[in-house]
Amino acid sequence: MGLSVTYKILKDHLVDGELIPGKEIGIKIDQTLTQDATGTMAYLQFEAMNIPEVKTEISVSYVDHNTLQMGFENADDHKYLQTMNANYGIYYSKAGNGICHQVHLERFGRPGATLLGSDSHTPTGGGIGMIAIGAGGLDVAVAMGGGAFYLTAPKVINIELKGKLRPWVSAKDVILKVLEILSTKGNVGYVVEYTGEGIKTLSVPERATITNMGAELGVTTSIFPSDDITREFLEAQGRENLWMELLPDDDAAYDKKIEIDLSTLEPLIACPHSPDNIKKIKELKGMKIDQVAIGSCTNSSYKDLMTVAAILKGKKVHPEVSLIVAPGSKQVFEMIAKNGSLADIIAAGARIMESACGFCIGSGQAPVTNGVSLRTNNRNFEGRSGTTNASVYLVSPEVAALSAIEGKLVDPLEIDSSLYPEIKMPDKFYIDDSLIIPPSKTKVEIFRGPNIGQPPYTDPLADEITGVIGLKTGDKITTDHIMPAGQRLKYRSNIPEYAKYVFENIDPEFASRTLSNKKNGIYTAIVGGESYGQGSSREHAAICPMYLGVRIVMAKSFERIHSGNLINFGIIPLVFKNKEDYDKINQNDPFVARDLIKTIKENLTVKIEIAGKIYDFELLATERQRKILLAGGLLNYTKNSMA
Ligand code: MIC
Ligand code: SF4
Repeated sequence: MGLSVTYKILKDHLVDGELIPGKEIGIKIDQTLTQDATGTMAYLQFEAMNIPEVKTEISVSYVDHNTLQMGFENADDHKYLQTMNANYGIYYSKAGNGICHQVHLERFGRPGATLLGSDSHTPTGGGIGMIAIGAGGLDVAVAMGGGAFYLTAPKVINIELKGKLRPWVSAKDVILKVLEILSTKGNVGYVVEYTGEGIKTLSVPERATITNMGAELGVTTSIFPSDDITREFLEAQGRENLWMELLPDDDAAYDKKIEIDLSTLEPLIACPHSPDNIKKIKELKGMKIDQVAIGSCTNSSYKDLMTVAAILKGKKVHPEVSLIVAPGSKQVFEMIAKNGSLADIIAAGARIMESACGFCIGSGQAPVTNGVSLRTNNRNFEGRSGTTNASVYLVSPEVAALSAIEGKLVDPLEIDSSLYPEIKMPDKFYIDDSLIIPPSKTKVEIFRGPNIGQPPYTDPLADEITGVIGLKTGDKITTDHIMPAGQRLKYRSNIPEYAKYVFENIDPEFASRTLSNKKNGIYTAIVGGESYGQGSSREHAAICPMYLGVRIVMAKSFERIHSGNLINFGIIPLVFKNKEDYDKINQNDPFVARDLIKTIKENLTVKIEIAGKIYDFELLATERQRKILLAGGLLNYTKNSMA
């Protein structure tokens, strides 16, 4: 059997283990990216490893999440990043340069490479034919130091695209269709690889929209082959020297196959509060809307914004709608400014935001009470927008722009197809990397403001843990539930402060109760349902609970990045052997976990006494991860193995 694109790249980068689906492998990481909300902690951890300089081909540190700077905290973090990066061989992309994934695609991504990013939407890079994976900041720090990244060798789902999208149907609708088919649950351990005649009709940024939101499937990553379209994109970015062709073998082995005929797709919408709650636009058309937000790493490319500008040209935003537009990068921003399209967007009445995550992470632009917000980003989890009772719907830029004018959800298929603005990809993008600061040749003093803490240390695993079930949740708990972003983002480098908001929107007393229990020697376990920890890669969803005294999470199933983060910070992720046991356990039940060291060393069934009864759990960890748990986390483990 021949190889898929996925397995070709993995084979080239394999440094540990056997490339057999389901087995743990270590791969060499060529490139890393971080963003400011996860990066500060990642770089503090990197410093703690005492490695003089990054060992990757390139490592880039982006500032795009916390750009509002309400107070000194974020500005301090950014100055820490810039000075720290200068000393350690890291490129620093200043605030204003754009969203990490968009900029990385434009300026650094290359076919055939591996990219590890401390952000769950790192798979955006799959649009240019690279294996791009999201992980916790500590994993990225280890990769920067030259350490391998460990993952389960994936199974590969092949999605064969046929035909061509009709006017008014776009790349966003392709990934919404895939989410309808595969849902956000049950895809852990897979990579999605796109092939077929249909991919030739999709530009690199359109492919990147699809791989970006592939994160919502819970897969390891998504990838497109590298072909002539990829070469043209790299040429237009002045980086054609980095192109290589990378196609699957004709007889490539895939574990699952799905066919999608692009010509039959119609405009889709993800309804509250999950990206896989998909309906056809026509089912909801006419729904009154209060806000439209266009931007984010999913849909803010040159083509997206040129399409939006063409739709808005000569029109006005509906009086009852607030339209927000945030270009994905300085490159996009500058190009639409220079060619006049930005003026069309402004004239229509849009509010122009900086090139950053902004509304997507709840950093401003919270919708009105009970409001309806149409957004082009990738996540519509409850409360993420900053307004808990708002209804956020995810759509394409086309649907967003048309609806902003009408004040209600518009089905574009009712509009004459000859009116669809066909935007051509530019032959040359406007290139100005002046906001990307290369590492310094001489040492600079690293700035540490009062908000910058120390990376938290954990103790080696205790043999016996006693405590209480501090919280019992339902299914699909996201890392936004565990560790809210939005207004709380500014505490990302201050763990004691940020930890006060753990589970804030589910149980506001959780943090204070858990911490005071810990002070009395009572540790906490959390009981969760299916897909516990989906969404963001933020390791704070592990660090802060750990700081409060959470030592165990028992769930029906976990998402990949979060369970890895739990282990990296010494929290034991346990899966119910019998799912019915979930119903028998209650919040506030006391528990005792005994014999943990032997159980974890020998990978035995974990037995925990809860309210006087013994329950069986499976530890979700590879051999290496069990060693990490015993050491009390990845930082201890890495230091021990370097010593
Ligand atoms: C997100 O989209 O949720 C974020 C904010 O980009 C996160 C990272 C973070 O929480 O800092 C992600 O996707 O990993
Ligand atoms: Fe930023 Fe939103 Fe993309 Fe996360 S999903 S990186 S918050 S734009």
